[in-house]
Amino acid sequence: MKKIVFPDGFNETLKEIHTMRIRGAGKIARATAKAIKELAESYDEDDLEELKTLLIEGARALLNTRQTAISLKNAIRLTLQGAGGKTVNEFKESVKNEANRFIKNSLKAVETIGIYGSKRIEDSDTLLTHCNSSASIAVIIQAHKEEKKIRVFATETRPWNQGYLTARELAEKGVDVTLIVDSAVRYIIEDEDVKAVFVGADTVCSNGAVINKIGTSQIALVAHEARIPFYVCAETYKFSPESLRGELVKIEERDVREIANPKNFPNVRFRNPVFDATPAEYIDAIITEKGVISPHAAYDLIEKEFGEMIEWSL
Ligand code: RUB
Repeated sequence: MKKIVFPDGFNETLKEIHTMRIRGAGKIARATAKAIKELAESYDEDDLEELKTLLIEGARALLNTRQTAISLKNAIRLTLQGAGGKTVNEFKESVKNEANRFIKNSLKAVETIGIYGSKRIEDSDTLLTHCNSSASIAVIIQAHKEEKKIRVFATETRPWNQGYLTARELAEKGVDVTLIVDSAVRYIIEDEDVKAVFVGADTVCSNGAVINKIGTSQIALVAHEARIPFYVCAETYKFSPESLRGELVKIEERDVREIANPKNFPNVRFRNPVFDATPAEYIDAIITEKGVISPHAAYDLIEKEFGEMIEWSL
């Protein structure tokens, strides 16, 4: 078999996802669908089986970039599963249409989540968010557009400080936003009378557990203690059919130099897990584009959305 060589643009996307220049489960998913589409478009021979092999290998390479977010795998699944055609050109056209459909639906989903989620926000509420989640930001911005006079606390989100992005994005839209260090969450929830927490998701499991940026589960515990609602904003392609088959989510551990330079700490070990799991019992609702659901309804949603594809794998 011919050696598979990916075009430069495709290799660049792999690198951008791996190095987190493209980050956040939704953006990763859309970049993935676009990369698959462009990979198909780059093929200029006339062998359909060879094109399919190229796409499967491309999909494998994409899956290796970041391992926790199911959005990446679902983007591949939803782009390639529906693709078909008897000729190379038909197949390429169909991959293009499926990828475009996925990207369009995914952007629309974020908008819808914003509208649904905003209904859980009252005028003058103080909110808290963690990391940088487009779906959570959509909710906050929608509430702001509806002229609810909200205030938002955004956690810094060590070690990558994605909270800086959140704070800037919200400030640019005119939202009253305050940046805090991660360890200030419990103090701030009490001291500022925070009314609700909104976070995103990388993966939602069939038992309702949500995998999101490290620290999310601690915030959920604090919200539980303070008896304020903890909402997860997640498009349906963040739900994991794999979890229904018993697969555990792999928690990505990144280079420890993201935390500190180990050379400055002789005989000290480091760990840098970048996601954690929040159990269903600490989640009040998951806001999806198909509706606001209890985390305990995750199983049904996965069955409905992915039931027919469940046996599909690369
Ligand atoms: C980002 C993160 C976000 C989710 C949801 O982690 O945990 O909360 O991906 O984001 P990282 P969105 O920065 O490591 O990718 O709502 O934008 O899909």
